[in-house]
Amino acid sequence: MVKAICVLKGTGDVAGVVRFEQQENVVTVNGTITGLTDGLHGFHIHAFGDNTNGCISAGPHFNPHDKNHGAPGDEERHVGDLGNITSSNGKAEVEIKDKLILLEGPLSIIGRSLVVHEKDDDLGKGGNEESLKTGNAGGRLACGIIGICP
Ligand SMILES: [Cu+2]
Ligand SMILES: [Zn+2]
Repeated sequence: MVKAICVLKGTGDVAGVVRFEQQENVVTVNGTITGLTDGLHGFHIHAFGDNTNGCISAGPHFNPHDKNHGAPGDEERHVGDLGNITSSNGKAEVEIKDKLILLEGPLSIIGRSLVVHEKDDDLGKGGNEESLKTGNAGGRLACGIIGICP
């Protein structure tokens, strides 16, 4: 089994640890993120593992197939589109199973960034141009580089 880990940090109070495990072609994403306002927050893999200028250096959503932004279950989505996580009482428990992200091969997400956003991701249904790029999820509250773990 291939495993990866990401420690999320930002300029504010948002922090967390997220683990990835690949079995067959399904990746399970598990973790806890604290410090978020209650409600939905966009949650994506962004293209670059670059943190030189904070989370902004992570670049756009990881999109190797040149598609529009969408929901995790959509045919039309970025590989990095993991939808939203939900925070309540300052804590978001993440448990996602995804069939598009991979931890090995040329399209591996290892070495890229995981980003949690200020606002909810409209999943490409917002009816404007930005919705098809970012889901209008707003600022980047925390991010981390996805790395190999034992
Ligand atoms: Cu994002
Ligand atoms: Zn996207």
